[in-house]
Amino acid sequence: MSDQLSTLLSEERRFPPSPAFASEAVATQALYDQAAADPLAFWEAEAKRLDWSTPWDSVLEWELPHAKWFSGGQLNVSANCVDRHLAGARRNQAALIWEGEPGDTRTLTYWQLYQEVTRAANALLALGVKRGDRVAIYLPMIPEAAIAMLACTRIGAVHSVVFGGFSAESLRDRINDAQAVCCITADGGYRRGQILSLKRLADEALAGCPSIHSCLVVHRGQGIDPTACPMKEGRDHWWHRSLEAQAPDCEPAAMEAEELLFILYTSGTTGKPKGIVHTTGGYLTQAAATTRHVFDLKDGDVFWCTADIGWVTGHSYVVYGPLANGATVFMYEGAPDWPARDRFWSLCAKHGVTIFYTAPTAIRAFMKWGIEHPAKHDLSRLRLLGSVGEPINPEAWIWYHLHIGRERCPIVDTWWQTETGGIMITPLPGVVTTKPGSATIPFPGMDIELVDTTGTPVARGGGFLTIKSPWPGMLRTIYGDDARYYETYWSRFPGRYFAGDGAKIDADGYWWILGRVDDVLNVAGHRIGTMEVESALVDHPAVAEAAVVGKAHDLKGQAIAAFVTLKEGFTPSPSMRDELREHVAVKIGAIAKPDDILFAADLPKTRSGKIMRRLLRDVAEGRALGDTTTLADPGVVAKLKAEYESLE
Ligand code: 7RM
Repeated sequence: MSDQLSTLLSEERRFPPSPAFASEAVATQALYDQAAADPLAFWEAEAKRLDWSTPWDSVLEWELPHAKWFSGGQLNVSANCVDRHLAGARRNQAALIWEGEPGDTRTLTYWQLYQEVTRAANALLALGVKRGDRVAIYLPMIPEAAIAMLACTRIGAVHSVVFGGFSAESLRDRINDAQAVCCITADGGYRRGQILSLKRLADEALAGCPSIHSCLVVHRGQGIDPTACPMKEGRDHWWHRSLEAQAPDCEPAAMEAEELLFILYTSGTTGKPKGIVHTTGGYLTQAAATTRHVFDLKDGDVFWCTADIGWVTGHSYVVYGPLANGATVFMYEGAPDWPARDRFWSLCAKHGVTIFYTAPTAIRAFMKWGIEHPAKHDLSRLRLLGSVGEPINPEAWIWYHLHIGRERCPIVDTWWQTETGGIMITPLPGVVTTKPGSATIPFPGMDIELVDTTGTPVARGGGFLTIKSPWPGMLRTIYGDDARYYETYWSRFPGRYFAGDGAKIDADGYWWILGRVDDVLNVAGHRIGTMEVESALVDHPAVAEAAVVGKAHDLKGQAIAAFVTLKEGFTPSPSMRDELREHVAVKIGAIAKPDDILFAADLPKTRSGKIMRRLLRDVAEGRALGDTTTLADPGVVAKLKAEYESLE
């Protein structure tokens, strides 16, 4: 991290907005001025851009750590994302343009999306799903993922989207934590030419989920044989059959602004993922406002956010933000290197993508693959690029600028979290001069402050990223564990939300996000708790103890290194290593597989028995060992270091 920090901070290049872009931009300096003068009036004006069936009584009620935004107001998210665009010319404009990995395509106009969403909403009602019930969504990146989310919002059901790359066990834990009553999955999805049968994994999960009464199964089509999909009598229903039986019309539930919209699970510092709770009015206000201003949305834009729907970025910037604005969203099912490494660029050219939002880990992979892949394609429709998920190194930023943006497109580096609901720190293109590697300055209306270890504000220099005032899209609690909500976010610095990230503010007041300061890893833009991986490892019958750390990785940002001691009677071997990696994949998902596993006789511990992960990080990153004087047995770590080096 410290190496990365020094390269970041020696970055001196500046990219002012072009006069042409600035003169046409949606956002202007006035936005900052208005928000600074009266933040609540600013958010109120943004909320008024949505359709409310009942206006709110108060903009904000705040009793730390609980915020209520737009109390008394009522609205429906699907009505805001679909119905209100049906009146004029947007009715026949594409809402979703989708391409499957094998190359099959579908386009849904707003009118067609309306029919799908209302039929799906009726199908959920027919299955007995009620307002407030939780619905698990376990789907590939197909239009039904967005349709299912919107259908839930239409009837006031709370969705919990679980990433299709997560294991059956992960799905089961999330369903049980939320006590979901219904699961929506598919008979398959394509990834690198392979079919992943989500329904089979769902079946495995549902065997241990007594709260589930029904399961809707989307038939993916495109060569997938529906007769091969086992359907459980009474529980399972084909999505297309259920929808066919319903009318394309469904009254949107008038939801209270503070009623639950969705739960999304994310990693924390313990083994148990946290169900992050988002509510209706504030979340949609922030998702819509940030999409419009940060991505400079205009008529005719084709917006492609490459995130999976299973991550918060897919919620806010594939579905809710763009559709609330009546934009055309492009969605792609598969891998960026399938069938070839130019797939993304061929998709951009073919579908006329104008705004492209991806993660640094993807950009670093594109760099490695070579400039010939984008060079082959007409990227002239692109006019704005975005980055999210982890710090973007200046080299990757410049590569993105040169080879994808062709020096014409502003880049917005956007910092935010599952917990924040929407973008928090970002340039507004057309207003803010960018610097490669810096997320620049807080979005208008956001009260973000850097503090030192004692909680004292730091105007310039390094510290911890905190948020001083509530914001509309903030999480409201952790599902079923309000004490953990307070403990995790509001206790470290009294009176403030602590994001868990370290950051630095430079002489111009620009923010440079340095990454997590807690035990959470960021592997290819995915948050993975070290404890989660450790719990998965010790769950294996051969493992006595495990310690997991992150190590710097060129492409993924961080890779996972695991130190494992085996129980009596088990011996280290390459096959044991494979077995443990597979075990983690089954428990959590393939993204959490450790890159390195070192079998150790002992782990470095303090005299009180605490594993010193700091030293294990030194070992994994090939550094000289830090202070070992508090170890019970300093010999242990020296031995590990020698063994680790012979691993590579
Ligand atoms: C949107 C998302 C959140 C964590 C966050 C940071 C890191 C995200 C940036 C970033 C530097 C960025 N939600 N992070 N964006 N770091 N620059 N532009 O990623 O909940 O999955 O992760 O990701 O550490 O705390 S998330």
